Amino acid sequence: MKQLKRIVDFIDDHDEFMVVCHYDADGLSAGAIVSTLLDRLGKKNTVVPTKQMDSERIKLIKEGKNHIFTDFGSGQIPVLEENLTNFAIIDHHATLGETEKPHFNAHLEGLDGAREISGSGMSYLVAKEFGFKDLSAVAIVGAVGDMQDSTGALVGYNRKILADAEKAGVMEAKKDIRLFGRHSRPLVQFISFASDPIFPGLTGDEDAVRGFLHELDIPLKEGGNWAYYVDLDDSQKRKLISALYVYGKQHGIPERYLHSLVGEVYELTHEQDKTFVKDAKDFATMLNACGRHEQGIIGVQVAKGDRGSYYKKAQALLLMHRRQLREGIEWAKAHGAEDQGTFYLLDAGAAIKDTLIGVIAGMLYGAQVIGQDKPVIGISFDEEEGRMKASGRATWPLVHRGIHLGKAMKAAASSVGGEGGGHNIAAGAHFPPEKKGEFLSALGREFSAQLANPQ
Ligand SMILES: [Mn+2]
Repeated sequence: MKQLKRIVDFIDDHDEFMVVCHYDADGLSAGAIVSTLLDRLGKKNTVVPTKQMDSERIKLIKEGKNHIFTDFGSGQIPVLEENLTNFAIIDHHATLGETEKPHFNAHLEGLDGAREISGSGMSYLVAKEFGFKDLSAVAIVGAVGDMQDSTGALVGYNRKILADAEKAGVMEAKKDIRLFGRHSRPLVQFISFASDPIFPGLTGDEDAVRGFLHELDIPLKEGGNWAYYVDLDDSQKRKLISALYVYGKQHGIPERYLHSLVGEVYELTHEQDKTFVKDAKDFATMLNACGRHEQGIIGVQVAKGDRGSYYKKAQALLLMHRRQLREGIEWAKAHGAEDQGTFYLLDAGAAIKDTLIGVIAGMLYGAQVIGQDKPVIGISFDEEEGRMKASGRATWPLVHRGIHLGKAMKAAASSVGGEGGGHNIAAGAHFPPEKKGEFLSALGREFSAQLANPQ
């Protein structure tokens, strides 16, 4: 690790820092790790979670000194060089530009920053140099937040970090179902809100899930309270998992995705059962909720260990996020989606937040509001940025037939002066509001071309 020593020296050489971290779960975890490290070294620090480097943000950041960018920065080097005099970067994103400043980046150290180490993992490596191996648990939360366990378990360098966490007694890896909310959602919502993968006919439809559980003879209540997944005994868990597996198979979900339905889950040893911070996936979801609602600093405090007022606030944000999701699904079910020929359109205007539109559009497959035969595109107005956001989902059979949402979104958005991209099965774009009609026509042409010429 060529640059690790330079980061350590940067920290040793100064007494006051501004930590600038990305605003997602990994970024907030990274910010929390660096901030905890600095606290323990008795060094003053403030944390500034950041979504992007617009002029307003730069102005705020310029007020600080001795900046440490974490899970952020490698892609912003020209802006940082132009505006700041003394900074260091800890990151795992692709690098844009060059700098002589301390720059500890996964890719430059021969690690795969996309799959095997996250921004919080890189931050942990710095903390580890100072002997703080207990901070590895938060690094795992960040890695899971960046979905680096998407194959069913953490891989590569993340496994070394996990080994540190287990050795330090702060985390435990178990084999179990990998849906969100094992500890934090009653069973019915645990399944009906699952969006990765989407279970057509179950996702987004609580009544259908109740029926599904009833047929399996799995009780919805446990001693008068709603039952959680973690309340089930081993045989009930096995029954539920195999039923979901069979169900998914019958609905065209590829084997490899069903396979990763079961895998490793990561639990924080010292946290209480059935809280939002017991399971790394739930913890990361909570941090994401803070970031999305521009309350990243609350997430940082929770990741630093607060279980008092900040935790309460984070919980409220997560519950608000879930409520918006639920209301959004209800709105979408009530309004339905228009058949545009090559795709379904959920035109939500301002009724559904731009950050939720994609997940909700995808859930329409589950709720059987739309057929599996076409991609679904959700459109919502992004008030903050004054632009339209499009977010799409497809089904696996469609991907097999040649649909690649990321490519279609990219082409359609760039044809109207916007930007887009993503994966074959999920992608997004934004464009000027007055170009909506043009964008949708272009998108329709892209899908037709993809189906005519499958790659
Ligand atoms: Mn990251």
